[in-house]
Amino acid sequence: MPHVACRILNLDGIVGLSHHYAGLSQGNLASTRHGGRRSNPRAAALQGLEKMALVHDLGGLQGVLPPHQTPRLDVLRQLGFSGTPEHVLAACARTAPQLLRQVSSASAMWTANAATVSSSALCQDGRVHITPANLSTHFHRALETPFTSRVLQRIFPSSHFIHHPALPATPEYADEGAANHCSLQGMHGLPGFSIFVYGDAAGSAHHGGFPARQSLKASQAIARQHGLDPEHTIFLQQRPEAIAAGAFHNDVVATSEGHFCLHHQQAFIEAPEVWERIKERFEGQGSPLCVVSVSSTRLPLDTAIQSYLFNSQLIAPAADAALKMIVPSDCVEEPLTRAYVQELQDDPTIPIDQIIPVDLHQSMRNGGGPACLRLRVPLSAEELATTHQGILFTPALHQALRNWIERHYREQLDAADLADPALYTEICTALDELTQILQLPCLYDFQRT
Ligand code: SUG
Repeated sequence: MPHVACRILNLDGIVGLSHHYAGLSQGNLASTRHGGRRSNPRAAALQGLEKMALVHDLGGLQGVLPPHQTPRLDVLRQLGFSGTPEHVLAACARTAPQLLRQVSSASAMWTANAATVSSSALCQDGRVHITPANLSTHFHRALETPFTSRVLQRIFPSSHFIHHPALPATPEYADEGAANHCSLQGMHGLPGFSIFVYGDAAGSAHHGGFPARQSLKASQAIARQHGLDPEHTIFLQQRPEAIAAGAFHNDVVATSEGHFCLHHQQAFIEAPEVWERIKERFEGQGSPLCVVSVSSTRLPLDTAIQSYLFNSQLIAPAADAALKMIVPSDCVEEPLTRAYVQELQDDPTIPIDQIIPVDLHQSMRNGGGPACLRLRVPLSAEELATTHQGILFTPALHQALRNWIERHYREQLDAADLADPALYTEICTALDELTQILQLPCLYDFQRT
């Protein structure tokens, strides 16, 4: 297997202009709890942007993914609505209001679900492999796949990257992308492990009434597509009780970076023996692996899910450097998690030297914390050089995006506003300008006709 030093490019989704709370995700407690509330798309986009600036300032590599065009009039037309945009929106609002909320979801912002990406260091052909997620469990999310695939092909156009088709969108192959995939990396550039986490062997299982959103068959198919070395690939099952408690993706109960993994004791069925075996294999190749399992007595599962501690984003400013942990501000507002993150920072055996709370309340109310908002793409220097440079974060891009958000985003949005034809026009105008900022011409369908 080739040894290539990789850095992580964090690709955050810019929050879409129709960000709202529709209570669409069964099993995602924050989503159902906040359904029907008034949203603030501008605040949501600025909160996401400030997290990107933070990662960049901490020494991380940061990039952006443009929002998808919403509302999806193409889908409404496919479902039988016809006429001008005004007619389509009015008829849908009148006869199928829930459908209008679904096709207007800005859920593509949670790019941890956009795709599964395998580092070239772990793929047998030495290339980066990318499979866009089919997100087949929820209708509003399944709509994302074709545009996600198009964007990723534009951003990674070179022969260093292999773009696979999404898996068939059926329960058997339900796939929610990197949110259920931990990619560990050995120290000193040593290869790591791909850990795929699934909710159910065959798909379609429910726990506590909530769906298991990743199937084992899907994870196995992706490992095959990517040509991952079986010696460095592991499949772990989520505990049903974690799904029933609201861990709709594994990144709600586990986070990892480099040779460090932090997870809740009730995250996986196979702990702790499997982790001991993974540790031995790391040590066998000359790298330590630090795995911390947080017990239920220390932090009850419900509290962990409520505070989103495990959806923290770990940033390595340089190879093998101590990690920075970006935590949702909810973690420091909750006494148990506040005490626990302080302990993490103070413990000399844990490779974290800084905890930074961020305000992501707008996204959090739909179940999206710091780690949900980014797709981790491990890249060598050569692969990064062939990446579309217009999406890479710089102070100038930060300023341009902030200015763009402040000029185009509304400060409040209710379900009733989704039928407003002015909103549709505002979104097209804003996205057209965004493609100039990001140097991605002819990206959206409305720019191609
Ligand atoms: O798929 N919420 C998203 C949140 C995704 C979070 N991602 C990760 N954990 N990686 C989901 O459940 C809610 C939309 C609404 O209810 O309006 C939503 O789609």
